[in-house]
Amino acid sequence: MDKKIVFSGVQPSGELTIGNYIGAIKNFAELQDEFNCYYCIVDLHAITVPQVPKDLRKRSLDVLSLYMACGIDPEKSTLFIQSHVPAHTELTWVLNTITYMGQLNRMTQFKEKSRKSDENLNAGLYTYPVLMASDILLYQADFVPVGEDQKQHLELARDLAERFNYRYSDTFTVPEPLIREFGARIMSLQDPESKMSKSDEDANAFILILDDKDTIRRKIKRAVTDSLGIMAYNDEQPGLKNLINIYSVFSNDDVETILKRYDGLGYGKFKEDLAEVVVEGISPIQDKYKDLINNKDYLEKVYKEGAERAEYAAMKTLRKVYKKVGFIPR
Ligand code: ATP
Ligand code: LTN
Repeated sequence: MDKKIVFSGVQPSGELTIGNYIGAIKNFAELQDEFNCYYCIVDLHAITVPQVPKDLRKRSLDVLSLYMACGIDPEKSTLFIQSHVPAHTELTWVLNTITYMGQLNRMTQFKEKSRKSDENLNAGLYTYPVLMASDILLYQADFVPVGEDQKQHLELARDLAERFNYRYSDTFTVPEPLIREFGARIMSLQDPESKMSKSDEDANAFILILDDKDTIRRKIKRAVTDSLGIMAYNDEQPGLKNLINIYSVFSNDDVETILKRYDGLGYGKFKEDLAEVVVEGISPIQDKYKDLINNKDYLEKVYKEGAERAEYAAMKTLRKVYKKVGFIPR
């Protein structure tokens, strides 16, 4: 009963990469025995960039299936779809009123996305981090497992919790990010200076969790390394460093062991083995995914029960918030 609370979410905005897996989802399953976990499919966030409705529906079920294929057990954790719990948008409104525009202007994700696409600069993209703060604060989450790129958004959530608590008296738990030292930032295979992203235009830049074996082999073979040709782990060889990180996560071998194993063998052999390590690590997930995605009745049962549990917890917080800001109870 007294377990601490964990909340995290993944957008159904594209097909998930091994970056999403390593930086986020893999850790979700590992937390579910020790904590009371809520794992959300954040479809409200996904529509901040244009989506094809039919694809969004499919991807939402994909993320749900992948959550479970990666070991999240709906008996232990609450799995649900964000738009099924209206409290998320309701709390967002209240938090919008205590968020300074200056803070949102400083969000690097917003700055980057607005730099890339000048036509679709919608207000949702701007207030995206406030919705994310609502997700987290509604459940009184103590910990939020995310990749490195979400750190700044987490800071905002902490800041809003503290500001609200200060203005209206203690209401929210101030959440802490859980960012793994290792694997929190998997880089693009084509440009190791930038993050592996599912929305990259170049499909060779990422490996999808659902890529078939030959595609994985081909993408790893083409991954950018360097001309030094020395097996080493440092920032001067960022491509290689990234590949070693991926190898280490899937094999559970530490960096030292990997460097020793491939000393003098060349990148070719290392990449060949890396591909097999990834394929081996990912195949069981793909098999489970294929079983789950065809079982629509089961998926429906999971997200409906999840929404009920989530709503119960969320409404408890929302009622408190509404009361504190001065709304008359119905
Ligand atoms: P996009 O790549 O389109 O910008 P995203 O993958 O960052 O989107 P989400 O699907 O919501 O967006 O991310 C889910 C989780 O995966 C987040 O916790 C995020 O930090 C993590 N994540 C995403 N990319 C990486 C990466 N390259 N390395 C490690 N973690 C990542
Ligand atoms: N913005 C996150 C997805 C997200 C999230 C959350 C993560 C939405 N709400 C709450 C943790 C907690 C991203 O990874 N792009």
